[in-house]
Amino acid sequence: MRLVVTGGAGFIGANFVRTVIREHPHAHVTVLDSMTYAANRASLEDLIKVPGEGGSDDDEVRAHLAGGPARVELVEADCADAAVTDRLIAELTGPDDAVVHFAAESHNDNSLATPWPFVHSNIVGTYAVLESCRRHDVRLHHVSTDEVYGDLQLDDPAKFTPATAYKPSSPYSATKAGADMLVRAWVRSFGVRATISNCSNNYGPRQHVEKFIPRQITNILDGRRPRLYGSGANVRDWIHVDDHNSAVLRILSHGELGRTYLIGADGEHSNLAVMTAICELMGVAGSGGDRGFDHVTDRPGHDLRYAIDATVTREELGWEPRHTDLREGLQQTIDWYAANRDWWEPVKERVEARYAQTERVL
Ligand code: NAD
Ligand code: TDX
Repeated sequence: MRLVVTGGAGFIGANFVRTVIREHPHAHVTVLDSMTYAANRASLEDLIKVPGEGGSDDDEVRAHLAGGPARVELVEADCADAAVTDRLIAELTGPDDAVVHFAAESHNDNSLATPWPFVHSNIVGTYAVLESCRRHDVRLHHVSTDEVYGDLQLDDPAKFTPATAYKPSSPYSATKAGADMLVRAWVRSFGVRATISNCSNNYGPRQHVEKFIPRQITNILDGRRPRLYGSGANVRDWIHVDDHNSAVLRILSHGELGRTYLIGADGEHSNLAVMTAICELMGVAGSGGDRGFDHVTDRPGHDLRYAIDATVTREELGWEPRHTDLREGLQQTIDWYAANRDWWEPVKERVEARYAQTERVL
């Protein structure tokens, strides 16, 4: 099996590549990543070494690298660069070969400050990937988000389903919605062999420290106070990154072409509840009413609640999430950031300096 994984040096993509190497010892993975600020070479470095030389701290991954012909190569390029993307996709000629398209600008706060890179990577980039898949008749899985559906009221019993209408709120979610629409049109008009997945909020190791959970964990590890937007009433539906990726692999092998699958693990929690759990687990919940974190300026247009109904994906594909205890998953994530300071420390200061330009303690 040969895979081209766009955005494979980012959070979900890098964890996906690691899962593929663990579960498919004979796979060959080409990561196509433009190595934006969100990428981290260290997430893949131990995999890129020549098989047999080992190098990985991850025992399972090391065993596979040593024992099989699995290879990971990193091509540093923009997926909107049609010439490079086309050359890599043209090499996918086997029956199980595919493109898994993770590449995107992914952070809502950045999209509010500077929307253009989102239009470029998320829409023009997806266009270039689609055109190459069309030209070479290559199977594509497009990774999208639940944010394309807009938000739900806090007291609404409803969840997003594959039939929910698109109603994006931010430049980020609007460009992801645009990309999804391109994929649907290329399936219908040109017969591109594609599937789409829309997943809820991911957490786990190797997530950039600009995002909610790793930002708070690394703030605490650094002796800074965690930052909660507004009151913290907003609800997110958390899923461990490995569960997202096991669903993507299931869709690749068993999904029906042209279909959209929703991925979620029934992990709805308010931001306040997640923040409180992190502070408790890390022992910083203070005394005398100090809960250990600051409330800061809210995000403009802040989506209230996301919630995924993944019944179809579970029932039709037989997929089940394995990491369903958020507190346990948070503890593992805290342990990972505590043990891997080299991975995040070089970018932490810059991220906090950027937040400091707009954030005000309430
Ligand atoms: P990330 O920002 O951590 O990683 C994105 C990667 O894409 C980076 O390595 C970056 O360098 C690369 N990239 C960006 N533009 C590129 C371009 N034009 N060409 C090549 N590479 C480019 O993001 P993530 O959290 O890993 O998200 C991956 C995908 O999953 C995105 O498509 C995102 O919309 C989707 N998604 C994310 C979540 C989440 O909670 N993080 C949830 C659902 C869906
Ligand atoms: O410091 C913070 N404090 C805070 O309260 C940050 C960074 C965020 N928040 C809040 C905003 C959100 O309600 O936490 C929640 C999660 O924020 P993010 O980690 O920025 O994620 P979100 O905006 O929900 O989007 C994420 O999930 C869907 C990913 O970043 C997207 O790529 C994905 O599509």
